[in-house]
Amino acid sequence: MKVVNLRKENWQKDPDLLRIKTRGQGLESRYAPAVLEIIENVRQFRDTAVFGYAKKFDRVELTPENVKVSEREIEEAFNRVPKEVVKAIEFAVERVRRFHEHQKENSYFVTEPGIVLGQKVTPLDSAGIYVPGGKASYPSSVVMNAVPAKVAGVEKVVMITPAIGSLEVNPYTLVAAKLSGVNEIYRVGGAHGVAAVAFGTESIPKVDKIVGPGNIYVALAKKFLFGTVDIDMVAGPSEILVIADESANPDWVATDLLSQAEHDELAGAFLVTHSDRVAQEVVKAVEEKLKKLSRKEIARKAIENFGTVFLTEDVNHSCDVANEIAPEHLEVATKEPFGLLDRIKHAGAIFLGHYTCESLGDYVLGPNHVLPTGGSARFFSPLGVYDFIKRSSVIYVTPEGFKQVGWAARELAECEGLEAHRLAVEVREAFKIIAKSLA
Ligand code: HSO
Ligand code: ZN
Repeated sequence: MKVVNLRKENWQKDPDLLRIKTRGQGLESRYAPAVLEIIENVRQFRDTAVFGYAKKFDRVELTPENVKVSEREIEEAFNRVPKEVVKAIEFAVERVRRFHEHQKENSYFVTEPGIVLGQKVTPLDSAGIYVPGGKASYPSSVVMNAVPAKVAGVEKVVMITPAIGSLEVNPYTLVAAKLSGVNEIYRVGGAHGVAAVAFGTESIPKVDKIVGPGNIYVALAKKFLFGTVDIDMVAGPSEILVIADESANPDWVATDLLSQAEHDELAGAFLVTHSDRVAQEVVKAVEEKLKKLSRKEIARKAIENFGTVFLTEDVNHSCDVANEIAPEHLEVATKEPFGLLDRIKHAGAIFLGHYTCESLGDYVLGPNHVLPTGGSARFFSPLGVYDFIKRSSVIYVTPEGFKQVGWAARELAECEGLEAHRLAVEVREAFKIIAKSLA
């Protein structure tokens, strides 16, 4: 891991810090033309285009009859997944559901004489969940995406996930989908799968919103289709930042850093500490542990690409550095982590204390593991129930209320030169009464 000293003036301008802050930028232009072409073809040629791309990219023959995963396949998946894993998924679903219940939003109404104003909350009718294929097909991500949608009250939750090389879909993903309340599953993925659920095809339904992580093609397709459908944030590679003081256990910190690094060659693993000793020991432990990891190729590349230790003046300075990077996951491995909560502003999820490792949060604690990456924690929140609802204003006026507000609306309509607006006020009986009383 590269060690970078931020004990200096203008530390915010340090080139290593800036490189981390801008990582992930500039990838898009390279892939955009290919993705736009796929989207346009799916829009025009629907199933024909989708099945053509599935054959070309995923080497699989899809038809209108086989694209939807059958109930029988889902039942068979339950026979193939070990009982303990089914139990663990059930446990996770229940905890995630319970946590997300608190995010439900109520409609509200306020009244004044002759006027009722309110906001009505409605779940989306449908949502599409993208689940990557291959090795990154994580049942935990199915849970994290589907459960908030169901808690919000979305009736039709559609999962799409690519079948690659054969029609088979990962049985763990199917079990997680069933236990999380997913209603329909289609074995399509990639930019063409995203476009299919954005427009709808002859055999794949259109949805109102698409959520879930995917590769750069999927991420770009979501971005380009925003407006045709709603999307969640556009996810980039995962990242962890650990703030550590003298009380941190270097071995534990090193393992936690590697738990993100093993996700992806572009994953970020950052340590921010004012303790030179902790810094040295973590660097050593990361090297040692890397050698033994089953995913050492991926993790090593990630550590070589972005693995960095930042040396700071004190723990407050460490919080400021964390805010600059705005990491997806922030672990606060210090003696009094709660005391720092006020100073921490930008992070997708904040894990407090030595026992609160990110993996617990990735799987079972309850808060969502779909989090803003690449510094977007400055303005995005974790995926939640609020992502699957929308609000409508509700407005009611009686003649009595009309008398209170009509004059001002009339005045503003006149000033904006919108005659029909003014007349809409003036034609109403109640206005005539005010006008008379003013005369
Ligand atoms: N840490 C990942 C989520 C995940 N971890 C899924 C294990 N499985 C992104 O937040
Ligand atoms: Zn993870």
